[in-house]
Formats: sequence, structure tokens, C-alpha cells
Amino acid sequence: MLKKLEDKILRRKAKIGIIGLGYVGLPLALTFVKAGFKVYGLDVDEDRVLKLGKGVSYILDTPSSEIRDAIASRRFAVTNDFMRIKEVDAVIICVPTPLYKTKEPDVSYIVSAVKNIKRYMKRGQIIVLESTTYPGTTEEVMLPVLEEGGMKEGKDFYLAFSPERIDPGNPEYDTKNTPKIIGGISKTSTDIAKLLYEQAIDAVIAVSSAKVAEMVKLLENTFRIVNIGMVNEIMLMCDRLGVNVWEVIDAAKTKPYGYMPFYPGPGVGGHCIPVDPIYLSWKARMHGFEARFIDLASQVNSEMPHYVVSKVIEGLNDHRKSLRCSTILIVGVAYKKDVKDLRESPALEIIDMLIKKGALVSYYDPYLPYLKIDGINLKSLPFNKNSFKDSDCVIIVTDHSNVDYKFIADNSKLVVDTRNVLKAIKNKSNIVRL
Ligand code: SAJ
Repeated sequence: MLKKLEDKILRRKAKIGIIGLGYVGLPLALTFVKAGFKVYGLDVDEDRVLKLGKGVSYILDTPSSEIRDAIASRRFAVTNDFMRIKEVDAVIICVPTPLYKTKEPDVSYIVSAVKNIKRYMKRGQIIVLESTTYPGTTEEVMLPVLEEGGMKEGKDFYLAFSPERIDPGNPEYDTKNTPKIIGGISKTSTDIAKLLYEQAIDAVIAVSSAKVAEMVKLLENTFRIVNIGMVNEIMLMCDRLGVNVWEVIDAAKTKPYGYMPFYPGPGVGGHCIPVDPIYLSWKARMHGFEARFIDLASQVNSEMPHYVVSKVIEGLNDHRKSLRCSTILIVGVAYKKDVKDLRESPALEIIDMLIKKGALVSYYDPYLPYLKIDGINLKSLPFNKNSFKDSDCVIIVTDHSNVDYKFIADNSKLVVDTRNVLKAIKNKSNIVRL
């Protein structure tokens, strides 16, 4: 059975099902299609299935032309019919792993996916989880469900974890050229899953277990949240010391070894960095260990929106204005530059705080024409002189590349720049920097 599967993989005849066609699953599906495999995209979201069926992309980094080409190749079909799982040789799960309001991991999407797989699975299938999750999920949550009824992992099916490594908006690295980690419950599973991924991805690195692979991802994202938290705290210190933190960082990054630049900002958004490390600290706590760096970094990062609002109040005060009834224009609301994703965006918290303090808030974001906050519908203002001249304060929260920041600085009474996009503009009294 294993030999037959290996041959099918090498001949690109193995069929692949991908559950969850978001910013991870869709590019992965198209990468396997381009490598010559037949792929069934499975998603519960009917709107996504409809759009993809029409060759329309909803992921900024995935052009619709790629979807149309995949469909035209007759090697890509999208459906919400999980019975298709019966027809594939491999199933890859790319579903969300958010947090509950209690800050505990919500693996319900994984559980629902693995139950769907269980219902339709057949002997000899490869099952890979890609969703970022706490170490042990593959073994403790997925394996028992799949082995119910007597099938044995490593013999009747193959189970592995392979963390997704997607950096939305990154023009240089995509699914194919980003090295991929893979770790199975059994060595047989590691090997067969590695063979599958190697047909589509340039570099695939095997590790000794699914748990190691789960932990690799959490190390990567914990590295980021902690360093972002550290540099936000350095910024707060520089503010007290009257030192320009951006100049300090630019000088520090001239060090060719042993240093990597991170930048202060208005807070940490996205559904990875603010979330994934909490999966690790939660699991560590279950084992009686307090992950102090993660908790501290999360705390420092979550204070940043409040800090931005305090800089706005300070700036207005210097212009003899109170925040209440002031008109505030937020430039950029996505969670980071050049994406149209709002999840966990600090801009939403800043807007909420400003409205609660009586400010009249509007926004401009080239990627997000509409915004709904606590039932309030906002529409992005046009990018013109009046939008800025009519505002008592403009806050640059997300530094999208395709925005003329000099125009903003030239036409605004007061600009709070949280991303140092105005660094080239010196000695202008209307600019407040973090
Ligand atoms: N941020 C800062 N300062 C920094 C870097 C980021 O304030 O120096 C903020 C960003 O504005 C954003 C948040 O942190 O709000 C997250 O930024 P991010 O660059 O980590 O962006 P993500 O979450 O879209 O992508 C990350 C990947 N990013 C990079 O490796 C550069 C990577 O960590 C993961 O592959 C991905 O999350 C994931 O899916 O886990």
C-alpha cells in the first residue's frame, strides 16, 4: 500500500484534499496544482466556494488569474462536499485556530475537520495538519479520533503536522519557496508526507515528531511577539529619555551580526502573532509553567493602542484642543501594511477608544473601503486635501506602501506618525512621532 502511494505521489497522480481555503489553504492548493496534482479545495464557506468556482480571488496575494488557470487545468475543483475526502490520497487541514474570549485555544475548527475526515477517510490516506496550534494537538486531539474503529497510524493511515509559514504581503517569499517543516506521529508518516510536499515545495525539512513541528512554529511566532514587545518597551523608554527610537534602531541595524531589527508600532495585529504564542503559554501553564516572556510581551503590546491615544491627546493639547469633539482621521486600518486583513488590528481598538472619548473619527485605507465597528458603519474617506485639512488630527496607524505621506504631512494640522513613515520630514511642528 505504501509503495503504491509513493508511486502515485512521484507520478503526481495522488489526489489532494485541502480543508480551509484561506490565506494558507488557497495558496497551498494552487502550489500543488501547479506541481501537477489534482486538488479538491474543501471549505464550509459557500461564498468562498462560489467565488473560487468563478475564478475570483479573495486573497490579496493570490491573483484571480491563478485560480482561473488552476480551474482551466482541470486539476482544481472547489466544493463544500466533504464526501470528496473518499476520493483523495492526502488531506491537508488549514483551518483557523483562534482564541476563545477566555484567551484559551479554540481548536473546534480542527476537531470539526478531523471528524469530517473520519467520516469519509479510507485506508492508506495521508492526513496533515497545518493550522498553528499548541504542541500535542496532532497526537492528543487528532490521533484518537482517526484511530477510532481500529485503524492504526503509520500502517492504515499516515498523520503529520506541517506548520504554515505565510507572510501576507511578502513579495519575495511564497508557499513554494519558503522552507517547510514536517513531523509525523510515526517515522513512516514523516517520510511519506515529506515525499508529498517535496513534489511541490522547494525545501522540506523533516523533524522527529509532530510535536516538534508544532513547537517550531510557536518558537517562530513567540520570537516575533517577544521582540516586538521588547522594542515597544524600548520606544517607551526612549520617549521618557527624549531619544529618537527610530534613529537608534536604524543605527543598531548596521550591526552585521547578532541583531535583527523590529519596530515599535501601534500594537500587534493579525491572527498569528497576538494569538499563536498564547497557545504555547496556555499549554505550558497546563504543565505548571508560566511563560513569562510571552505574557509580558502580550501585555506590553496590548498597551500600545492606549499609548497612541495618549500621544493624540498630547498633540491636540499643544494645539489647545481637547479630544472631545475633535475630528480624527485614521490613515490605514489593516493589521499591517499592504494587506486588507482587519483581524486583531490595533486600529480598531484605537478607533473604539477615540469614539468612547468623544472624538469624531473617520478613516482612510486604500484596501478597505468599508469598516463596521460596534454596529457603526464607516466608509473610507477619499484621499484628497479636504480629508486632511478638515481633520484636527491625522493618525498614521498602518503604513501601506501606496500612500503619499508627504501629501498628508503637508495638508494636516497635526499628524501622529506611529510607523515613522514621515522620517524624511524634519523639523515640522505638526508631526508627533512614537
Ligand atoms: N509588527 C510590529 N513591529 C514589527 C513587526 C511587526 O509592530 O517589527 C506588527 C505588525 O504591524 C502586525 C503584527 O506585528 O500588526 C504582526 O506582524 P508580522 O509581520 O509578524 O505579520 P503576520 O502576522 O502577517 O505574519 C507572520 C509572519 N511574519 C513574518 O515572518 C515576517 C510569520 O510570523 C508567520 O509566518 C505568520 O505570521 C503566521 O502565519 O504565523
